[in-house]
Amino acid sequence: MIKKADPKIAELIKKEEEHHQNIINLIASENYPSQAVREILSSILVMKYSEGRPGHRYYGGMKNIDDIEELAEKRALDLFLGKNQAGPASSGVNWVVNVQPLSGSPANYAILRGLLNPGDTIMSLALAHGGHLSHGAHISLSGKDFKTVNYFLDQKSETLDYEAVESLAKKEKPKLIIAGYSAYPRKIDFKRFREIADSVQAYLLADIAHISGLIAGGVHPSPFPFADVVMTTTHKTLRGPRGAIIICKEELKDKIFPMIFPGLQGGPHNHTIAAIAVALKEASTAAFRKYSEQIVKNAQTLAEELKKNGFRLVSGGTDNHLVLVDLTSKGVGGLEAQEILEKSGIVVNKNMIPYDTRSPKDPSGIRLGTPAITTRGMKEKEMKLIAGWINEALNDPIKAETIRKNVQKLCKRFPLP
Ligand code: DSN
Repeated sequence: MIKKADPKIAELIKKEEEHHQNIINLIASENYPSQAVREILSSILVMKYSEGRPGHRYYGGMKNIDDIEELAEKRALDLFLGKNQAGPASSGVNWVVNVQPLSGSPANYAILRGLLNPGDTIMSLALAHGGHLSHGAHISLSGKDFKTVNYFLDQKSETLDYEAVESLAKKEKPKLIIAGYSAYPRKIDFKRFREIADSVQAYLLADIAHISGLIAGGVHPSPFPFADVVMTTTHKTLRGPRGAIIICKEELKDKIFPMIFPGLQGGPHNHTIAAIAVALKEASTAAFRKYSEQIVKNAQTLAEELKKNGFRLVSGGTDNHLVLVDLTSKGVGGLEAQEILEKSGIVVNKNMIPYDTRSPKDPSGIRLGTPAITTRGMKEKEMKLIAGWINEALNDPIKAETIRKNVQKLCKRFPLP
């Protein structure tokens, strides 16, 4: 169909599909959703306007749309707060959910604008230490509207230093603290963050965009009931479409939800909401639990193999889906490494490491993630091969073309979903 309507776009999409089929995708924030999720994105729902919330819309004709959104909301609550996630999560708080945010950055911005007044202080991990632009970086609106105070990783262990976070909170008295990161390979102690937030009467926002699939699969501690608000994108480890979900305490709903609509957005994307509902159903299965366990096993195997090959890893390893590699001892910068690996058929992103002495455009590190290759069915054996190829390519870039052929051979055995 697309081929007939627009051969040029059809050709480019085909090339992109072939590209993915033939590469090892180690971008930690990407994943390959199921055929069902992808199919829904081009369903009739793509045409529908439905400003408002289920049961309270601006237009008529909303029965099916309401049912879809309510189902997505119910599944989100069941997945993160249902019986599989029992324990402290069900400690008497009423949680409510909004599946309308178009993506993570606007969702975070809506939360900040809903809970705070412009000029209020927020506290977050520095971008260069693994934080995120939407956590108050000066080039983001979140950093222009609020005063950001950053905490940093401990220089020696390269992990969160909860005592330093607590001292900084007591000194700066932020109104909101953010826990949750884009390039942090270790587990987050949300309970400890709650204690810190309580000590200064701050809100706690858990941004679990990177790890929500791991939380759903039971391989990372849950932010419930410790956070006041939890935000996740839906397309990373959770393996859904591009979108986001906010879950907050009921008493905060009237502050936050109006910032999504009508504050920032118009009509929600109903095709995305339906696809999120399907992804949430998929994420509640035993197969998904196994998948999330394998993501972590794969990241840990990749980490161990890289260490055997002389790479230094930030914090010495990983507990989650990503590995942050310091390339300093290999005599190659992050940008050059990214380019050499791309020539070898291995796609990664250059990344700052904590206390980096190089620039963001050519930092000292690369970030490697296992969600996408685990979706393709790769396991420990393949991680060993991949670590070996990364080492060979960076030691001797001339081998890139040969490695690329081996990568393609491996990829043939692991089709995209
Ligand atoms: N761009 C995403 C990441 O790579 O972590 C976060 O927005």
